[in-house]
Amino acid sequence: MNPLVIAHAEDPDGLISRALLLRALLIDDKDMQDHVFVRYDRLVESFQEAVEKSRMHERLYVADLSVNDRLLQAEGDSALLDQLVSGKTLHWFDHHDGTAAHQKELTKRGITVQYHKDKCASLLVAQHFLLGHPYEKMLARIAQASDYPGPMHQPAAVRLGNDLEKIIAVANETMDYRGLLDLACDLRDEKCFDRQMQLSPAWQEQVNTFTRRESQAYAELKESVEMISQGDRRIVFGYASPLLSPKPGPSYLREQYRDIAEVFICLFKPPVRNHLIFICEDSSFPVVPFVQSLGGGGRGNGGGFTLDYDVTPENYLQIKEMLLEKMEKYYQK
Ligand SMILES: [Mn+2]
Repeated sequence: MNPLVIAHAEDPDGLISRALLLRALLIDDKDMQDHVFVRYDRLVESFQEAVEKSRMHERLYVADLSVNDRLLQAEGDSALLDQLVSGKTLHWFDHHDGTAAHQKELTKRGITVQYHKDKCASLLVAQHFLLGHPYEKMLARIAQASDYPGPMHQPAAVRLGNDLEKIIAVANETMDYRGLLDLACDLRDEKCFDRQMQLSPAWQEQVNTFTRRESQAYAELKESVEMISQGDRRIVFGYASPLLSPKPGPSYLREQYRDIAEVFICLFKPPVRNHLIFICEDSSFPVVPFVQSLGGGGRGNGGGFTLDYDVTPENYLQIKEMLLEKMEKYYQK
């Protein structure tokens, strides 16, 4: 019986930690029943799926996922994590603050936690399983370069991380988990890039698809922009393609319109359900408390919040008005 692998679906570290787990656990086939791909805007659904799939597994592995309160709070009889771990062994590899904050609660539930604040999940998996093959070390370096950007990384690792990010964005645009499993298995089988660190033609084609669609996505975002005045504050709204999630969409709005507005609200088209608000550095708008009031979080000049439904052309106006009304209340405070 293969173990169940539950890992982050949205970035290179998530995919590479999955590929390394497959190698370490000697999973050499490709079966969707052994995998859960987790998006942060569907965290609870993803763990419900994990509970369902775990009935067929005894060993569970989680990688590159931050623990949050919703996973620990009881819904119905018991918390999702308790349902997941019951009667199983569960290893959790992660480097997010939320996991550190809840490490004791995880351990109390019988979960083995491998956490390090400066090491990506892929590196933690490689170290735990003593993966020493040069290829495995290279995979971990790509993930580390992607999660902890800086001048110290090998340029080829940085470049491949950027390419993987684009491939992953194209797959997530349609929640194509089969495509992500293909990618993880090709990474496992050393079929994604060659010894010169060049992507295989098939995966390069996915990068090209991203590049073609990206400029289209920016054009559409620009087209959608609306400016709204509230008191003496100006707010820009934009409606972005999932391809520009999470940060490229709101970053673009702030860069383009910073001279004429101070708050930038980027709502995303389906399937993305996490939406972002950025402010100019000199704005007094309390963006972090505001997104917290919507159940989200952030730091510095930006934050996000998740809706449990899609933002569509039909409800866009209504959501925009709901946000404006809530913002107005904030001004009065
Ligand atoms: Mn990570």
